[in-house]
Amino acid sequence: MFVVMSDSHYDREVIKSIKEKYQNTASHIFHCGDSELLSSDEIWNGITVVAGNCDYDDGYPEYVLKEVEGKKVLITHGHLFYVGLGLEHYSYFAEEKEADIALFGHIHRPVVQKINNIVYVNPGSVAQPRGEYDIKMYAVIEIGEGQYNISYHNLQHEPIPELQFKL
Ligand SMILES: [Mn+2]
Repeated sequence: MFVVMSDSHYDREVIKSIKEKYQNTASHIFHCGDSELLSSDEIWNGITVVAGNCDYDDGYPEYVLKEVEGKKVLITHGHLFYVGLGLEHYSYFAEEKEADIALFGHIHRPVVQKINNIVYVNPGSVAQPRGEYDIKMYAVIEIGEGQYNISYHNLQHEPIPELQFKL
């Protein structure tokens, strides 16, 4: 099980809360960018984080490819791949990198989509939700036998019933 959050936009406490909740149980914690914190902040110890379009600290990478629980997990913010227009550009990159799971943020909306056997996940935003679900949220991903369970949680760490996916 690993945890994905994004777009915290200056809210350091929410990152701390999620980190404290999962640091002893999750195999990894990811943040898809737009934290607007310094890349040297100690909060990032044990978290993989990338650069968002609102991050002006140049210490963040544009993307990271990391093996977690035997799966190749790609993470990027998404603005470089125009994810606001869809996943076409990001999917080319994720396929080239041979990712199993491709994480992204930027649009502040939950997305779970499988394209050419790669699962794309946007965890929504822990600070500024947009669109259909006005809920600050993050995603918990479990890797099962030939199946991924993607469970969105609110900031009380409760599952959001309408945002539970198996694929
Ligand atoms: Mn953002």
